[in-house]
Amino acid sequence: MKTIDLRSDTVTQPTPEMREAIYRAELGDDVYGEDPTVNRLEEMAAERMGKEAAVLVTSGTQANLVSVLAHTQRGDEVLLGDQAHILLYEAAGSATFGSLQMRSLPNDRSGRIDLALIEKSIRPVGIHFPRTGLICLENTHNRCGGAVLPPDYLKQVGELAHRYGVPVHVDGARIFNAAVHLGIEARQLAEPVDSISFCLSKGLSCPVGSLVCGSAEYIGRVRKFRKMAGGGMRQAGIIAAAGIVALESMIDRLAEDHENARQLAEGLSLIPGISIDPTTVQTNIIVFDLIAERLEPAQFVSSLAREGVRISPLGGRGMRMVTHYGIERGDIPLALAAIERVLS
Ligand code: TLP
Repeated sequence: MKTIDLRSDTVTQPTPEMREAIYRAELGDDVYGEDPTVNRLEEMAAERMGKEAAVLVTSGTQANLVSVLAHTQRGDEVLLGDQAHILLYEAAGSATFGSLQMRSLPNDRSGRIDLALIEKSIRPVGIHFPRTGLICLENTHNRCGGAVLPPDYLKQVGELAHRYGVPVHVDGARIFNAAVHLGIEARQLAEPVDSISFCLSKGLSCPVGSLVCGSAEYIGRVRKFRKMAGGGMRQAGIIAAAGIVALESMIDRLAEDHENARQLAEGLSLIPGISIDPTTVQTNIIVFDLIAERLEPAQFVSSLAREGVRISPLGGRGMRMVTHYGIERGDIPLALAAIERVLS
């Protein structure tokens, strides 16, 4: 029986073209700045995001950590959404290594934070207060079901933050999903903000790697924090080679994942015991509630796994499915049929 693994787009395997590129990659010592394949990927990433420079890091978590550290000083406060990956799933790295106060503001269902609330939360200068050192956004928004932040909202946040001299970082782990959904270039989503990180190892199907993009001066500081965090890699062209293939050939196909997610969401909305509004699914992440009371969430997940369909519990009765390279159109009816069997 084939397993339909919808737990995350992180489970993707490299494409045959990536394996070939990895095999043939020209390598050097990247800590000396001498790996030509890394240098090429970093240039491509900066160009894609319309920023001066980029740096390859090991993971999305490390990308966010070094991005946050390079913007802030010890004792600063960072404003971010209460559903942010940085807040919920990064082991309190920024707070721990940066001595930062992470202050969460409510995310609405579309992944936004209310502008007036952001403005009210920026600290005045005063002996009692931490300095507001950074605002973080997430695009697409993982916990908010892959919701896309459009350029006008990003501009509004950017302009507001910059009026107060506060920089903005976007956790753009899935920024290309947002760009493909909107039918625009990723740089239009990066333009209003100071830094953006994105992952190679999710929908783009690479085995490892993320990039942080920003001004040359900022990326210089990020490099130093990457070194501190143990992320200075040597012949990292092995990783970068797959990233180059991804940027050249894996972005447009994300539309297939979005279409599969939409079909999955529509199918789910017809199954009794499940609550989902399929019109909210914009990209490759589907978040729904198990409302059938007869089944505990953990039971639902394990029964489905026995049927060959793997999904992620989100806590409470929330569930997540993610479509990706390796999930075919024909897998969607099979996954829906398995869910119906488990719930019947
Ligand atoms: N998210 C993973 C899990 O950690 C939940 C997933 O399966 O979706 N930012 C965002 C928005 C992410 O979704 C993730 C990974 C990261 C950062 C961290 O990336 P990695 O796993 O490469 O450290």
